[in-house]
Amino acid sequence: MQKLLVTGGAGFIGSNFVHYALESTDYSITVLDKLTYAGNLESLKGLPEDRFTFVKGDICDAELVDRLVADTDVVVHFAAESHNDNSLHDPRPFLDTNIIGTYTLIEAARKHDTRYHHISTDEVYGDLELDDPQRFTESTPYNPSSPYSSTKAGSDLLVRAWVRSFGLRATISNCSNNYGPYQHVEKFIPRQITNVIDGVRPKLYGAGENVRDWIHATDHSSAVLAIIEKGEIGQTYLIGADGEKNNKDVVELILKHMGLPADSYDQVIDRPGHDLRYAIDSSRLRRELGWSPRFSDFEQGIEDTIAWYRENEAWWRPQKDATEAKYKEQGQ
Ligand code: NAD
Ligand code: TDX
Repeated sequence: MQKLLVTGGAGFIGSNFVHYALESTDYSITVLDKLTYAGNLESLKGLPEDRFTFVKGDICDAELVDRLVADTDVVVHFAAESHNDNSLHDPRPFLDTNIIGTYTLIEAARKHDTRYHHISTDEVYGDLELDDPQRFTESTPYNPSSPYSSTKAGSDLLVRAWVRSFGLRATISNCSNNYGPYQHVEKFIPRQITNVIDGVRPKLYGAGENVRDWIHATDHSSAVLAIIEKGEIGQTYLIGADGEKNNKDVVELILKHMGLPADSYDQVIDRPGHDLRYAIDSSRLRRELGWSPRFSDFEQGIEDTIAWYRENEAWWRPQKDATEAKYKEQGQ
């Protein structure tokens, strides 16, 4: 039985991963999470007590991290400041958590020769033109645009350097935009669903032409497990499910499934430096590790996600007013 240390396990993707991994393996999992505004213990309810432990703490706390890593077979590092809009207004926490936090974890993993998997994003590659036939691959040069994506890029480069200079036993994955249950209401899809529930019109940045490559969080989780179990040390794997959609189409789909006319949204001030398009070529992961996504019907995935937010209002309601108040200050 393997012992996993999952950082950021009370966040959106981390909690989905913890549920998935405990259901589909016999691993035991310790979550290390600071419980920032984005962390929620309610997302970790009902897990088997004999295989799951929660530790509240900061990944920048070297003593705590060293103690936990010493007793771990694999570190899976999800914890991050993750929201682009926040990074444009207050970048500092992104440097602390994404850069220093990663540094703290890889130093501990190096010391204890612990297997380390680093979770990252396709945003490190910058953006593509709408008509560019190329998609991102493992060899696309880094070209991040925002404070968020530049700190994620920095953290990836630290891991690559620790692999080469110190022989850290690490893998990296860069995934596209996730959706599914337990996603914070600041993010695009849950923000619009919960706005509609509240009788508020969805808010589209600019004309809504920006394209994101959507993947269900459970498919991200299965890909991460495949990399932990079968990935080659030192390698990077891109995770994506061929889910490119522009934001306008996504809003219209949400409106359709919530019984409203397709044009019942507002256009608001655009995000500064807004990346135009992300698109992932995940053929290496599929070819070399035999992974494939199971949630390939995006419309069904959106219907299920709408149902989840309708049924779990107690989970998101406490965050909603503060999130919308912050957006209002920014004209968004
Ligand atoms: P999230 O914001 O929902 O969750 C982040 C979690 O990390 C929270 O539980 C928070 O409390 C915790 N955390 C933050 N700072 C911490 C610290 N200093 N110490 C300990 N815990 C801390 O984020 P998410 O959307 O679940 O993203 C998880 C990871 O996946 C991130 O590394 C992100 O870059 C990456 N990623 C996200 C997406 C996406 O679409 N959301 C896509 C690709 C990659
Ligand atoms: O109200 C909104 N209206 C809108 O049009 C919000 C919140 C967003 N948008 C647009 C901006 C983006 O083009 O929707 C798209 C998605 O926005 P976000 O949910 O903020 O995601 P994005 O900026 O694409 O980044 C996400 O995917 C990559 C995650 O937040 C990152 O953590 C991940 O690395």
